[in-house]
Amino acid sequence: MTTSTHEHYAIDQPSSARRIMGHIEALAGPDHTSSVAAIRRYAYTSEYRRTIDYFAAAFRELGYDVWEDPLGTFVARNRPAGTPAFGLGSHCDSNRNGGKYDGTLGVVVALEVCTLAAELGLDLPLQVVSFLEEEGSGFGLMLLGSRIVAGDVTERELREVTAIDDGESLWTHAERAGHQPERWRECARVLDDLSGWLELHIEQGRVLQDTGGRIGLVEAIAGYVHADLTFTGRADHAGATPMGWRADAGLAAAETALEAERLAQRAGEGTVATVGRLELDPGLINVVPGRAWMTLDCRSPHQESFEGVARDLERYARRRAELRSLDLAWEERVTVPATQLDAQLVDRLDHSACASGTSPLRMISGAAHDTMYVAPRIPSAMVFVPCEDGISHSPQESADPRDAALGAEIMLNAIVAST
Ligand code: HGY
Ligand code: MN
Ligand code: MN
Repeated sequence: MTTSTHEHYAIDQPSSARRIMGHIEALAGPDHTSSVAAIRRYAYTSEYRRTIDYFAAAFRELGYDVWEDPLGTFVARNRPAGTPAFGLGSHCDSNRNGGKYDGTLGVVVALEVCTLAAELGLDLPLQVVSFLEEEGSGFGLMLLGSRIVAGDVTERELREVTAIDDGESLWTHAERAGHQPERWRECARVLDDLSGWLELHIEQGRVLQDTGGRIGLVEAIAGYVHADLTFTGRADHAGATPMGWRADAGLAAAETALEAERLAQRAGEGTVATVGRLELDPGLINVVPGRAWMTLDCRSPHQESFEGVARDLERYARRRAELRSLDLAWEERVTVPATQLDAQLVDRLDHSACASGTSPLRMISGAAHDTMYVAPRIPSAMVFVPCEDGISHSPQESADPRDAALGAEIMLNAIVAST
């Protein structure tokens, strides 16, 4: 990556903030979500299609070529394929209980940076990417689009993973939406010829808010393991079955959830564990649960910490299942390693932030991001902006477009210095 000295480009931040908020509000409208209670949009749905088409129209207006990879990841580029460009973007699908900003703000700010470059007459080689299915809201697999681009999937997985809504395969949904899943190996080309990568995202925590910071620079992203645990015992009459005779799947699940909390607390160093879903069958007030399904999300910036918690928890869960005469199926969905970001690019962002008159906070990201799959191939970094009270994965999510405009100025200058 070459360095170049240049004066600092100070943009009209209020004007950029207005443009950014205009896009955010437009993309929060009824055409862009399947739920009125939250922002809900994901791959191969009409609201997702309209969102991609919104960005495609905006980038075409800037004179960019736009296309989608064979599974649906969106790409906009102002240089011919095969020539270098600096990459920026995020994702515009949402959590099933999503807010206006998670992901979408990163793609909107990428559009703003491209718009600013054009307005300033900077002939920057740029490529914007909006990754498919970052949230896993359609098919239950987080970072799916960037995993496919990174080649970290198998065809079998793409043919077998099924949609949460209707149980149809991703492969079928992709074909129906006009994509070409059989060409999934070509998705790796999305990262070809990128000289660097930047993603702006809301922090989804409250460190920036609590420290009065406007800009965070991410140095590392926590790795995680996602797994499904299914305890199988025996459904019995809740009144007639003595306590000592039960094979109660629900109690083993409850014990395991509490053990996950204890193990994460013991591991410390930013290690977290979450049981986000726990379902009991038959789920009736007067029946001992014969089956319990729970999900595990365990993360840490330290690989050995989250992997250790998962390993210890599996051992614990198997012991509890044995003592309660239950079967346990422990199925791992995916493990994504903790990811270090590019120190030189972070320094460049730091320099740009100071020139923009703000002192950035260097941080670790507890949330996962598509950048985790870009970073092993391309020098990558992330810019965080605060979100109110750290609320995210919620319709209450809120962020200040002025912080995003500041982030756009910082990213623009860091890209100029990297090109
Ligand atoms: O859950 C995550 O880390 C991301 O927001 N999908
Ligand atoms: Mn996100
Ligand atoms: Mn998210």
